[in-house]
Amino acid sequence: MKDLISQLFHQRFATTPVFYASSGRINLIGEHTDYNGGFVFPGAIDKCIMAAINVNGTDKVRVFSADLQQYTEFGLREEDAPAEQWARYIFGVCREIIKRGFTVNGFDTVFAGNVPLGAGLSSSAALESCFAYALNDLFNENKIDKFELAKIGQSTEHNYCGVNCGIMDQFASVFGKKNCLMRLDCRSLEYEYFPFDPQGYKLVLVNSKVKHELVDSPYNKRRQSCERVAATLGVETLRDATIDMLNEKKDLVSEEDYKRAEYVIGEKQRVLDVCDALQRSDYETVGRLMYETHHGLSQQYEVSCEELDFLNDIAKECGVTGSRIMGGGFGGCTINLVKDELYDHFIQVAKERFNEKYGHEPIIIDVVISDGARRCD
Ligand code: GAF
Repeated sequence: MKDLISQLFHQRFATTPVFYASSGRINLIGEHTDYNGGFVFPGAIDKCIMAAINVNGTDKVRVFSADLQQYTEFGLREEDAPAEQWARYIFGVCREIIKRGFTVNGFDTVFAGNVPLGAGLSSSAALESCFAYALNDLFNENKIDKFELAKIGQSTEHNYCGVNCGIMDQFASVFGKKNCLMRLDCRSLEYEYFPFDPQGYKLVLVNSKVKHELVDSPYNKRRQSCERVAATLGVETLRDATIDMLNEKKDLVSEEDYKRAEYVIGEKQRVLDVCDALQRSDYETVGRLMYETHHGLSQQYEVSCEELDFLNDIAKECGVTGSRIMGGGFGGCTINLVKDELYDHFIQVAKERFNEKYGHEPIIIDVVISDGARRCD
């Protein structure tokens, strides 16, 4: 990828760029808990967005997307927002840096990526984090701390892309560390690295290829449900709610909001239980909790879809240790914790059965837990 964008950069801009990259992410457990002040347990992966960038001495950003083969340019004032959705991620990052009193001047860039789009692997957070990291290095002597870089990406989603997301994806992309998952407390922002190398197991994603699109999706509505319930219970976020508190006010919340909150309260505890189980190398418990999360996301939070439920059922039938829908939902991947000896069988059955039913094979993505945002000299 570096060679490709290097070549394209020289052809288009004829100067010498610096290279930066940031990663997509997986999340072992802790879904839709981040904007509820709960815990998440993600890790960065070996699929990334990479950009070649050089300062151009103007007040314009000139950008070429190698994957889309599209070029655009924009200024750095609020009214200069580009029309192209993909460019708004970069524009948003520039604006959020400027709004915080830091510097962004004109630059040229070519970028590309291998994070599958719409699969729930946070290609957009990888793009935001790549540029936030790069612009901090190029224009601000790295004075912006890493959490602020993650928040710059999150505010970009809120203010320029229409997704009222939590902090998990940008956190994972910025803070990712090779072979480690990270437990983040989204209320205090304390985090801890957990080495993750499950002996005798593989982590594999099965991408249904059902389009995952969070913009204008029911994602924002899920968040609103949670906020309504928190307000009814008199707590800031559902992090501070218990199932007893929810049951006490059951009559005051709609049936739908009740289900959403019940899921979030359960998921909050499941993350902690998975972390404990991992420390004992108790993968059976990790897997059981992953299935519980899937059930909750499907039946209570209602962010699954027929294809992902089908993949989850196949995993169960094949004896896969843990399986669940991953990410925001409404399509994308399942994440599966599979014993080495079952791996080939599971993949074969998942491909065949899915193909029989939906007319195409799912995409198998093996995952390597990797570093997050970085300069690539
Ligand atoms: C999406 C969001 F961007 C995250 O903040 C998080 O809420 C996730 O869905 C669900 O856990 O990836």
